[in-house]
Amino acid sequence: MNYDIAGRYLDVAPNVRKALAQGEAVVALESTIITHGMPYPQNVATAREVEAVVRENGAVPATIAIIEGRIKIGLSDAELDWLGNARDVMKLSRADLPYAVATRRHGATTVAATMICAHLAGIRVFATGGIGGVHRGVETSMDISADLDELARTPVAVVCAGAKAILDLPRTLEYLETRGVPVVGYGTDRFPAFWSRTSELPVPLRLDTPEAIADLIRTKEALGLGGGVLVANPIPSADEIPAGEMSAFIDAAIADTKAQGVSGKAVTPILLSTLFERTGGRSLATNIALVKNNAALAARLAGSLARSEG
Ligand code: PSU
Ligand code: MN
Repeated sequence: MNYDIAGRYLDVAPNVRKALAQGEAVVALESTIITHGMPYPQNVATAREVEAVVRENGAVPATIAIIEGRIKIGLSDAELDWLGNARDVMKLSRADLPYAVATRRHGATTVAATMICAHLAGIRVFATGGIGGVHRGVETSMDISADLDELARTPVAVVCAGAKAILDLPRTLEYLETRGVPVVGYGTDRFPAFWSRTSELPVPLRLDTPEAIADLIRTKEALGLGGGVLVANPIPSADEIPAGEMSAFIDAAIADTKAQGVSGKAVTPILLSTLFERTGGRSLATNIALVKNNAALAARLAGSLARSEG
């Protein structure tokens, strides 16, 4: 942890601080999924369940958000509840994180901003649902999520269920390769597509145990390569919705978003809420299941990293 920065800007929850000081396993969790990714009250219930899954798998959860300009590493129950229903919460990526801190705003952290804050606190593993990526129509919009560049520069391992097919998945993988980000399929040869266990795309790399992933992370650090690792963890078969079933909903949601003239950081949240409505909420249970599945793997990975350095 950088104690200078930490002292000025970070409020690290006591249990997280203790775990970090003792070299124990800690898993960061993002908050944009709570404020802009899921409806209330399922968002708060899910956030709590995900924290419980991290604990059951031997690690300490640290949900990250900005409250009145303070970078919170670990939220209390009351803070989590407030955040899930609050208005005027900004969606923060790398570009707007310092603005929210400087002007004492409230903000939810995306994958990019959560990686930055986790790294400031000394947390090396982070679990989420899906990452942002290259949007379809990038040829005209130039819409590429800052999550991808963050993976290239900040040394945090991100466990996700691949990326949603609302994105251009082949270009997302191409971009990650260009920026030098290892993309590891956990026990799979195919890049998972969020609700679905597989896509048409081969996953660039494959590892089958948390220990092997921990070894890759340590090796990348030892070689001085910088940046993170993306772990793509397929949703359990029992919970998946096959890609074919989702594609019509996705095409319609993208058309809706276009017709509304939405652009910039509003695009992903509007696409997600449109999909929720169009599937009659069916996509949500799937979403919750995969986040928990990622939290369990992230906790085991953090445990493996902590043990190997204890
Ligand atoms: N993808 C999802 N669910 C989400 C997000 C992405 O399947 O909740 C959120 C994450 O916080 C991610 C952010 O970091 O959206 C990406 O937004 P943008 O595309 O504006 O970078
Ligand atoms: Mn964008």
